[in-house]
Amino acid sequence: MTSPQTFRIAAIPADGVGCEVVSSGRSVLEAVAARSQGRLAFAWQEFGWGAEHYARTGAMMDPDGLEQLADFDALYFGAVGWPSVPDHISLWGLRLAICQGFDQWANIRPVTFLPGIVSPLRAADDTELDWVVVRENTEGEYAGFGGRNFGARADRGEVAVQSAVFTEVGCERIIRFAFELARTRTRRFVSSVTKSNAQQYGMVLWDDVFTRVAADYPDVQTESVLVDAMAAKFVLRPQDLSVVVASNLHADILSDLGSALAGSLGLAASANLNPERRFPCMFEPVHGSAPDIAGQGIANPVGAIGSAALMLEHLGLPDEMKAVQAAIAATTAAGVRTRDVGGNASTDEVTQAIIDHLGLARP
Ligand code: GGG
Repeated sequence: MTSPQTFRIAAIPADGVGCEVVSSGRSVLEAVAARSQGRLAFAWQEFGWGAEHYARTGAMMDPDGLEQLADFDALYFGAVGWPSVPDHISLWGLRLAICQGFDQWANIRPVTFLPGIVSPLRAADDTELDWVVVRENTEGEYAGFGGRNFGARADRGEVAVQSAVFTEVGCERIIRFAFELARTRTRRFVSSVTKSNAQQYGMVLWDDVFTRVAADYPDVQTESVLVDAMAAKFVLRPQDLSVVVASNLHADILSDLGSALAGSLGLAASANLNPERRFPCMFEPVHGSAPDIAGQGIANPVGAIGSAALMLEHLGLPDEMKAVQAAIAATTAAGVRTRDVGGNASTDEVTQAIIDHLGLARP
């Protein structure tokens, strides 16, 4: 028997329910490997970075963390954030340090409507809903440009400036990515989201680049929509959506809205991609660390397991990705659901049901 193709994966569960759902995702991937008849294997290395690491060392990750991660085939991330660490320190110290340090400029966030999950959208009962939010992931409102000053001027006199930075290169690469993605989908349609009526520099640059790039894709239909109107459209006309491309902040908010409409934030998967593959890519559920339910074994593992499925595709295993996605759908359809989506199953019970539904004997 030939030796299996082995993928080296760095697991970074980080904080709160991140630890529970990463463990679920690892179990599903091990089940995929076990059913591969010796074709593939995963070699895991776990990094204990996050709020506890911060309490011990004063930093969310090791100073040479990026060097430690650089040679992995992929990174599997949980969630960052814990009440003992200010949110801007935990986010910038770990998740954004990785996304920006590895130039993971495209953040793909599919909005998936699963069988057996009741959506607050009435139309979801009889309409095919399926869209992807493409989030610019390295600049825009998250560029980290700005500062605080004038604290000594007077009582309560401090001034803070937080600048959004839009580069033509950054806009073009994410917009082009969205068009390429649209070409792989049944509905070739890209919605570009900005707030260019109010933000007349960066977001008008985005609009200009969108118009220019769209000319290279005559086979793809387009629209440009203001972010407030797009929020309404997510609720009122979701069947019109296919690929929605937006800035770092707008896409973060819209993808939370999309996954809430699909039933729960706990369902949403995501991929942080460096499409040139100069650096490792990172796969993580959209949700955060949920300190209110952490440690109780009730977190929804579907978002993390869906992210593991996206990782399989990235590793060149599309059949295995489809098998995991089908197992997730079979599990929700069978009514095995955590309480955020109206069930009473535990994290482990949902994970086991997904493994039981894998049916990967012959991928
Ligand atoms: N797994 C996603 C995660 O940990 N998110 C934490 C968070 O606060 N994210 C905010 C953001 O990325 O905009």
